[in-house]
Amino acid sequence: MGLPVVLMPGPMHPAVAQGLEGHCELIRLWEESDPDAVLAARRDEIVAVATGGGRIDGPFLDRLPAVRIVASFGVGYDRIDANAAAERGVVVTNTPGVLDDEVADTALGLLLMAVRELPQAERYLRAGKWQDGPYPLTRATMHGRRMGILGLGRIGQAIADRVTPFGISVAYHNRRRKDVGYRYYPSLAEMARDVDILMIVIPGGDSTRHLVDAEVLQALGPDGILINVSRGSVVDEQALVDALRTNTILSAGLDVFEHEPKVHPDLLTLQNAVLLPHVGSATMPTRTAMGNLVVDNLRNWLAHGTPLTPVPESAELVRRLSGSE
Ligand code: NAP
Ligand code: 8YV
Repeated sequence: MGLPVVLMPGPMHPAVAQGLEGHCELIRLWEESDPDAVLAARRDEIVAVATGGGRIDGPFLDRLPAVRIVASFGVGYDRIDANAAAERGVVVTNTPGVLDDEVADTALGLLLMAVRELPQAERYLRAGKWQDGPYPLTRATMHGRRMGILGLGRIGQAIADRVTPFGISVAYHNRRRKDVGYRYYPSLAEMARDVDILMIVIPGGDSTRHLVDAEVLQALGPDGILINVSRGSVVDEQALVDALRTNTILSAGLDVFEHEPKVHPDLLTLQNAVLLPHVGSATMPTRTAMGNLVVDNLRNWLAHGTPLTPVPESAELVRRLSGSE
């Protein structure tokens, strides 16, 4: 019997192909001159998909009836319809945990940049303006501020751990209260009203689309700072542009955008926005760890029929699979 066949629809971190070598035949679909013909010819052989972010939905899986696992690179899997996968007996895995510290560090960096206007101050120096006088004092300071975390999960907790030593108090809004010492707000708008930093770390996708809208930004208020390291879809980007332009909020630090890699043109000109090109986890060690976890999920599944880190939507399916062993 030949090696199991794994499909890679688009390019991924090199650790994935390296780690799978010798354990499967890997189809690099983007290198094929006729990808549709390859999918049709190999449809009954492809048992697994390794993906780095492209859309995977029911119709895609229907073309590959032998697939039983989709291993995704990244903890957010909003581009994958995990319920449609479960309905078809397909387990989805992601890469939780290994990137928490890296993304939390990025969030803290964005917060410092936004509060203390560090990129603006650097631009001031590079433009030679220091000769004319010092950079203006910033209105905000890190110390004594109140942060509301929208999504106190793995990364949210790592951010809370980092900001507490700054003297920043933490509150949070999740769908469910957690057994933690921070104040819980069942209402996002109420939390926004009570804090001056709104830190967004919830998953993207339809269920969280535009959760942060004009009303929430209005509640955050003129001293409010919005930091988004989750997904651009969570924030109504036009409402954010309007809120920044009218000083309805003080400033924003964004690592993610609604239509990335396209960025709303007005954000590019607004001086009270700090913008990063989705680099939350983008270091060599962390991306390698994420690639290795994709590999470990696939290898464990190929060898034992069990994935290591299935997403919650796959939990019931995984239970059924392990019960029938
Ligand atoms: P996690 O541990 O699953 O935490 C997510 C938290 O969000 C949970 O506490 C959850 O609590 C809450 N939540 C989910 N849906 C919600 C809703 N509709 N309303 C309010 N709260 C909700 O996930 P994580 O590992 O921390 O990752 C979070 C997200 O960060 C990822 O999904 C990804 O999109 C993003 N991310 C971005 C980067 C980057 O490079 N910028 C890197 C990594 C991850 P409840 O279930 O109780 O609601
Ligand atoms: C990566 C991320 O940028 O894990 C996530 O959810 O957004 C980031 O770590 C992304 O997965 C790269 O494809």
